[in-house]
Amino acid sequence: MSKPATSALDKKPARSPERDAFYQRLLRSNATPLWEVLSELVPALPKPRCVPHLWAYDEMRPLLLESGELITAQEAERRVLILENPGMAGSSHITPSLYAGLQLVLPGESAATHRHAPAALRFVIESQGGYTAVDGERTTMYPGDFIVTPSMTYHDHGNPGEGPVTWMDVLDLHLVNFLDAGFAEHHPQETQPLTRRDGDASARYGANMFPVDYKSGRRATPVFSYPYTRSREILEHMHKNSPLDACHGIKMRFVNPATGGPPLPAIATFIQLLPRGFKGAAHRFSDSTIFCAVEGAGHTRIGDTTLRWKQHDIFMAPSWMPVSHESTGDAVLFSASDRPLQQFLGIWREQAPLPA
Ligand code: GTQ
Repeated sequence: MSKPATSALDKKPARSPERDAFYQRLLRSNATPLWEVLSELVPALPKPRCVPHLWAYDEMRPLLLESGELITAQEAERRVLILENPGMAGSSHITPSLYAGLQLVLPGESAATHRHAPAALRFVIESQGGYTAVDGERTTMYPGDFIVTPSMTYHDHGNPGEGPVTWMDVLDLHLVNFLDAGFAEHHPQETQPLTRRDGDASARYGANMFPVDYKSGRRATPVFSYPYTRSREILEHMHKNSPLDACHGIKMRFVNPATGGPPLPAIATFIQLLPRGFKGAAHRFSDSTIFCAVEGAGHTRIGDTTLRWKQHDIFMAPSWMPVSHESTGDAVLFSASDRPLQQFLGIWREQAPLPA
């Protein structure tokens, strides 16, 4: 009879004084025995260091506003509170691959134009007239809008309106840094010159038509903004006209209209409606996922942890832990993960729903 598939990689050979002495000598030659670390290097199952965690907006908002009294957006370059996973403290990770933060731009402030190798997305929480400019085009931000800043596109943020502007940033910077491929630079001008009108990218690329001679030069979406008014409308339409998924309610994935693929090469984003009283089935994915509650309230069970969330809260689910969502009223969740990268590598896995 053959052994169970997981046995071989999990066992560790016994230690002995002779072996230990040999391992010490190996170190002097910058070598080390595989058999002592094989189960960590080639785990039978994901062993996430990340833990399920929730950042309550009620707790974070006052801290963010306090940071606004201590440092200007100009001095900080970007005034952001990094959301750090407690299982990876001190490393600026929310998931093994992704960085997330809460950014604040106060009325009258702007954040200087720069560009960098990491790609970014913004998920808008509060805004009455804030903007992000990408590649010479300003996009006005409204709550629930999902906005992208592809790799090496010049971007700056500003708030000519009233009230604080806040959003969640997600960047693939850990992937870039892991590869030692990080580059960044300032634009010569603090505020980049506007070369296209607000709404230009959406008219050119976001209306099921492309300019006839359009050739996609890059992997990221040419549409910078996915406005919430539209995504909310679609969720409502889908809810009225299609059955609920047992795990996800109504769930849509944002796409790059030029490819049908994800909006950013390494980051997938989703929006889902959990109708009032939805009790989702347990499922799991190999992509650790960041969630932001856009509307409503509910709770999500992740492994043995139950996270209670309401509007504007951010939480994360580590790789391969069973996840199930329940809503009280109608609720909408935005989410982001490194799924495209895992799919590119051919390693992405899901079990949805989990077998009972
Ligand atoms: O807005 O460009 O949260 O460069 C981290 C690095 C935001 C930004 C972050 C950044 C930005």
